Amino acid sequence: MNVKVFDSKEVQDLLKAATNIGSDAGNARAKQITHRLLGDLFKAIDDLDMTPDEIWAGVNYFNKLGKDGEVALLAAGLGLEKYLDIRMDAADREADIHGGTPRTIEGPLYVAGAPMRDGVSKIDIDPDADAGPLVIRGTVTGPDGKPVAGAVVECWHANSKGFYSHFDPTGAQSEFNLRGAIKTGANGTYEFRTMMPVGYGCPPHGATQQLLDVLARHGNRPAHVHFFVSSDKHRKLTTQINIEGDPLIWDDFAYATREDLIPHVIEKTGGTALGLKDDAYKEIEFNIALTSLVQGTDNQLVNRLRVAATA
Ligand code: MBD
Ligand code: FE
Repeated sequence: MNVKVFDSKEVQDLLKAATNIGSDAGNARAKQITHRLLGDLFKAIDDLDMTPDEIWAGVNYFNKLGKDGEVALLAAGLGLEKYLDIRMDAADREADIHGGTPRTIEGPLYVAGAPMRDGVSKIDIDPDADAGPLVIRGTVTGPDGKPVAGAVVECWHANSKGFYSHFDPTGAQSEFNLRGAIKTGANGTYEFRTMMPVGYGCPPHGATQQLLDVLARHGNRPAHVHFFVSSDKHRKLTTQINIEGDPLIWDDFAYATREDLIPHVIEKTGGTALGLKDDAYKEIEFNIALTSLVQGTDNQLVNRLRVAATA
């Protein structure tokens, strides 16, 4: 079959009818987006001569994707979430906003509601025999380079199996294991006492891995730690650090690695006095520079559905 029907009046009228474009009712923005995306799909079907079998395979794929709860995971794996970062970076450059710790994707595994501590938080609640102790500490500063008091630093990361609490398929972790929130004091510092994470891998039988297999791609991330950093007087930062030395640092299936987000890992002793499980531990210093609000508001705050729990 090599037919071209997209530009016909019949198809253009169908697109308009299906998205109710002619009427003032409904959500104008949703109609605009649906009309464009459906049109782009129709055009692609024509251009690539997609077969009915291919279309139904795709429809059923979406069913599995939703049933597996992996739509946001696939968004990360296909670079859609990275693309939003690229656009926000470009918007910052256009608005002449420079400096500040680089953003990188949130990913789908945040849980709101971690217990808030002042200055220091020990977040490894469950024992993990395969993970060594890790301290992540630093100072939150503003655009003037001065420490930010009252900033909230949230972090979350995986255990030695690459699993996140709340989403752990083995059910082994308590609700907020390896998730924490710290409010900074006058000196702007935070310190998480935790254990070394291991990189995440997509569920092997899930829809995301299924597509990645077809594309001959892997579904793994290097070991990393996520951060949200917020303050009344600054824009909220969403970022991550990678664990230096992980072989996948520049081969992340979610494209979140950035040059400035790979702080050095330092060997230290004195962990016993800090309440760590061994005296020898690893330390990462990750200082965080926030950017100013734009005309008093956070112009890049991202709203998305997030899991919330109570400690
Ligand atoms: C993760 O831990 C993650 O950070 C992302 C972006 C996707 C899947 C798992
Ligand atoms: Fe992650």
